[in-house]
Amino acid sequence: MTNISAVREVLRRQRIETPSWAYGNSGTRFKVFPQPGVARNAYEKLEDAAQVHRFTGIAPSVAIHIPWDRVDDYEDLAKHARSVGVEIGAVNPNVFQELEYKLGSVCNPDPAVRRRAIGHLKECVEVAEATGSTILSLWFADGTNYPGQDSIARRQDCMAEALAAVYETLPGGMRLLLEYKFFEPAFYSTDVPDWGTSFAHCIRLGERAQVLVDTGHHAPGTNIEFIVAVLLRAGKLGGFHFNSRFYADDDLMVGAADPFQLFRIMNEIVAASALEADAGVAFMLDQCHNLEPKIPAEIRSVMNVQEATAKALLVDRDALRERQEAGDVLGAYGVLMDAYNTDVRPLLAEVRETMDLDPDPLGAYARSGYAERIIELRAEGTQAGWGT
Ligand code: PSV
Ligand code: MN
Repeated sequence: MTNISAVREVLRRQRIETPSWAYGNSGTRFKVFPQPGVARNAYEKLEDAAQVHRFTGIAPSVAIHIPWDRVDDYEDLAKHARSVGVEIGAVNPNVFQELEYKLGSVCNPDPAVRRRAIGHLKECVEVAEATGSTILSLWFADGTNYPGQDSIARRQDCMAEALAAVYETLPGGMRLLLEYKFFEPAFYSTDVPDWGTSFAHCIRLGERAQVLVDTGHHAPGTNIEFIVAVLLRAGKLGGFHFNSRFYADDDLMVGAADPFQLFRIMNEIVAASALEADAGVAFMLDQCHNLEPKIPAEIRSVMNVQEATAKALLVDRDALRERQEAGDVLGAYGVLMDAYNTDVRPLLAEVRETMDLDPDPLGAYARSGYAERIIELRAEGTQAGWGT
């Protein structure tokens, strides 16, 4: 039997990090569609993120991306975050938007470009220190488009060297997460394409290097919860970038394309007792809202993760184990599906009420007038977005 009051407690303590880039303008490679009221700088992005926390109560940190969120004084940025009720989360370097990086960053054939990329990664360690962040989150666009274009093995050597150089500079208590993605922007070979490659690099680096699983970075049909379970067993699951994909790396709202997959992932997390902060798994969103308004889209996404988590917490673990041990295929599947098919919205509304929150976060946000206020306040100036 599931203990409902324990489930409520765990749900109150859940933490989901939102990404600063979700609050800037974004689009496809064909067009960026600006939205009225969008944040103009890192400070305003934090204010928008604070609204997501204000109405959900479980999104108190914000990942930043450098240089998109470059400021003169990072301690001041962290102070601003605290003043609006959030804190700075993972720091994400960007080694994919400079001309020099056309043939890669840390794996570039030119040693001067590799040095520059490593320099930026180290700069981001300093940004993390200044903002009080404990996570350096790395993703590399490095790869090749044609067989023979470059040596796969040499590029792996360069990747290992760069990661070691950065790992060495991490202050105590800071972790390095290495994200993989199977293709894009490179089409033939990607230097960190899968969890195996990330895992191999992380094992060599040491305890504070872990794999980051972005749910959108897999080929269709990949059993992501299997990867999650394997990484958890090895103590190498550092965190998630949650989002949804239909075709490629779509960066749509998590739980939109496949809520059942999200449940299956959260089920592995709950089964391994890895939901709570001391398990060291960072639950982050990595999404872009090209069509839908950004702040409510983040609220909705946080709610989607919360719903999947609540369902995973409702799985009757004793009954499941019993059915599994009995070899009862249909019975075990039935236990899982009973939890998945539970409508957890009333439970979450109750949880919110005990947290002094409105049971309806989206409605409360709409009624707050924040959207109208920022449209008025931010009429002038240049909006933040990719590359700005
Ligand atoms: C790459 O597609 C990625 O998922 C990485 O996490 C980046 O940091 C993020 O998107 C934003 O570009
Ligand atoms: Mn990502």
